[in-house]
Amino acid sequence: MKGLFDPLVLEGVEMLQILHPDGTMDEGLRPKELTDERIQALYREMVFLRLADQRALNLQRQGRMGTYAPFMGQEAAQVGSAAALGEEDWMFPSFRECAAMYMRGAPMGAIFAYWMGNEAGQRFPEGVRVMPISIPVGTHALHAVGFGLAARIRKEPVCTIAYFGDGGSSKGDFHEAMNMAGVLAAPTIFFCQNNQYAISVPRQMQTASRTIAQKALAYGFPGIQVDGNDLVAVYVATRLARERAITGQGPTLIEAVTYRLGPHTTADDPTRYRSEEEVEAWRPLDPLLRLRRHLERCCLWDQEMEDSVQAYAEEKVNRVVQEAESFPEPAPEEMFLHTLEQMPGRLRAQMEDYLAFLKEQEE
Ligand SMILES: Cc1ncc(C[n+]2csc(CCOP(=O)(O)OP(=O)(O)O)c2C)c(N)n1
Repeated sequence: MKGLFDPLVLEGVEMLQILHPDGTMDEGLRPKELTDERIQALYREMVFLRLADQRALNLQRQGRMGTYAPFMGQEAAQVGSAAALGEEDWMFPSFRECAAMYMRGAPMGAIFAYWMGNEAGQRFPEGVRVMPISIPVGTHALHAVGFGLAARIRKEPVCTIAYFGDGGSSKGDFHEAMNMAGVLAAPTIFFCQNNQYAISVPRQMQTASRTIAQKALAYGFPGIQVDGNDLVAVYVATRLARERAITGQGPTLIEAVTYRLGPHTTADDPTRYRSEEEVEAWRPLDPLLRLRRHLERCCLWDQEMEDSVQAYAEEKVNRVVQEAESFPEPAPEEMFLHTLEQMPGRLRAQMEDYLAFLKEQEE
């Protein structure tokens, strides 16, 4: 497969791209299940997700949401990878993966409630195979490997996928997870969204490696560098990695090259570390624009369709905000309840002490 990292042709490695910035597609590389209808449906979700992301920013500015990490510009990387997973698979997200989580069935109202400070927003309905968001950078890569190995012992054909950024690839946890996954052939996908920055640290200051994908080589498994703003290429790469995982061929590292168009979080001012020209240079590569160009070329898009997609997105975002703002408040003991399967005596004593204190305050 074109794009798989080949250690023998260091200089010749190509980034996998199927849907080009002008909207043309290498039809020969398009998987047959990605029909026109499916692509239209994914476009619709991407429009909704972009609007939801913008609404989250606005809510934070209005004091109705806490610190939030926007994903604008990374929709294709998240939607394309999530769409390629199977029902059985488990997702281990970091803090910028609202789009991927939503695509896996996590309710957006709950995700918003979490960012509004309600931890209960991370307890997804039964059957939603999404782990809680990992705020610590990179630690969940280890969880994804461990979970995958446990599933294999139970003979469940499960693939796990850990999402992290270019910054996360410098963490010890990442390297430990990659090493162990390689040795034990864990059914895990390491999905790196290289969005060019870790807060203010640019990609070239993060690692001297030419690509992040090539790091897989040291651990004995393939790395794929893919155009992260190309929905189809991301889908294909993830599909391939998943196939490897569930057929016992082991892990894969995917580096999705993309760009964070917004701030790191609502607490960040990116003008302090990157120029407007740089951002402007990435705008024509916007994944939504690319997909729309493609649909337009194939006569699958017109203004009427766009209007109906926009109406769908607006109505849905309004509902999400309503759901999030009417999310039930968690009981105080909730903060003690979901850390360990069996609560140790010491933690129980703390919980009881705290509840007694609250009761005392009420009296
Ligand atoms: C262990 C740990 N160290 C530091 C932080 C603070 N922090 C939050 S996000 C971030 C940068 C992460 O960059 P990257 O992995 O590239 O992901 P991105 O934010 O670009 O999605 C840092 C250092 C943290 N959350 N966890």
